[in-house]
Amino acid sequence: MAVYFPEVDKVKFEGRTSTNPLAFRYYDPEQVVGGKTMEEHLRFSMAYWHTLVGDGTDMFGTGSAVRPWDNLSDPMDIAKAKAYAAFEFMEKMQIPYFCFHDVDIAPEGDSLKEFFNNLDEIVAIFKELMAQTGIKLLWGTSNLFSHPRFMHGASTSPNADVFAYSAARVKKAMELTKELGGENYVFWGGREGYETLLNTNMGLELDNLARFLRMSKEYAKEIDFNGQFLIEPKPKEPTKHQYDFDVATVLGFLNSYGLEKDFKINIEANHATLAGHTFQHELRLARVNGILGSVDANQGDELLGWDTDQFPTNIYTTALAMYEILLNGGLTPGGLNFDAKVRRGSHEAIDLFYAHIAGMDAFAQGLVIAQRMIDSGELEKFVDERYKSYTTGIGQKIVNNEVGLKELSEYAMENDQITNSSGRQEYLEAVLNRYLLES
Ligand code: XUL
Ligand code: CO
Repeated sequence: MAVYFPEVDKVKFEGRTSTNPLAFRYYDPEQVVGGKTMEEHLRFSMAYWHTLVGDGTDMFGTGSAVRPWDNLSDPMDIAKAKAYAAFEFMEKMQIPYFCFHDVDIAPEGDSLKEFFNNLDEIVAIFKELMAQTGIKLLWGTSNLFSHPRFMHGASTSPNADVFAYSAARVKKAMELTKELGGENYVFWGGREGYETLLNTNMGLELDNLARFLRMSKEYAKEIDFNGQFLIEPKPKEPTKHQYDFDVATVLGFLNSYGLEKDFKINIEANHATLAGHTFQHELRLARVNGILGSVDANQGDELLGWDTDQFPTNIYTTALAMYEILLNGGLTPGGLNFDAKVRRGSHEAIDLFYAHIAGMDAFAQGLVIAQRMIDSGELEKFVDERYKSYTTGIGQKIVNNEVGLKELSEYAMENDQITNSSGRQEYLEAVLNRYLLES
């Protein structure tokens, strides 16, 4: 069998003193943290579109990447080579899951029929490789944004033929996800938004988006696909405004269309940044509303206003993300999918290994730090203390819904000399640094 990455053997855990660039220094899949192994906590996934399809193309230049299948020209031969290379890569990297869009894995050909046949052929190869390696599918999805037919949207297109075409694609992608035992199915509304309100019927577009999601859920029930359904918020890019702007917007949308029980959220770090939020904010908001489903693990550049999809290496951020994830009781059946690409200048195949090692080690460190923070209870104790006025007296009556404005006004008339306690932000930031540096 062809070997696509001969320069790399299996990447193993060697510990923090190792200087081997092709070894993990922190990610030890078997290390137990808070009662579960790192592998069970982190549920790492490879994003097919970046790792196998991405070639470094940007709006100023063509692809720069050098890849082992560059000598091939037939699209199906390339698709097959990528399938084998993907599993070799994941096995060598000890990555237990992958995610894909339909167009990532097979050429579209000239018709839907041809595309679906191509997909079936590659999925048969995936099935075989999954059985051989034990690697599993975290989620599948359909790319309803790249082809020019989606120029005005997919389910929010003004063209009903595009709505129907998109439905056919989701139907097929969901069937394939089920066939491969996928644990989730993702909807990222690539072009579900608008460029200008001058030509947009916003009411109909939102209703159609909800119709599309409802039909998808109904079809899942019909074929007995029990994977978790996820919506991935993003505020802008490629459209000026995307309807799934952020967690709060998606929550409101799901609630107003009665879909709140059927969908959870897939939070991407760089999408949070674009929405003007921290990654932790989006995770927290989803967590406290019981809809944190899965994570697209990456990071943006603080100085750039677009989706750079960089590998996550900022331990400050991974620690706070893992803190939320642990308090959520984990992500299962979701996981941490590296929706991240190597930079255009990191054009060699070996850079894919370095990048995933960096991301996996950063999340492993984040996990250990977060578990120590939770074990000590230091932050939780501070927060509990800060809100203790709601556990007795008038505060308790407020949270028990026992008082209204009249009773509160009577109370305030007798208690209008207010004393507040410090929020101690700087002190707490130093506490966090202590956990970061001592783990
Ligand atoms: C785009 C993005 C997508 C989704 C899946 O910004 O994040 O790759 O994760 O369609
Ligand atoms: Co994503």
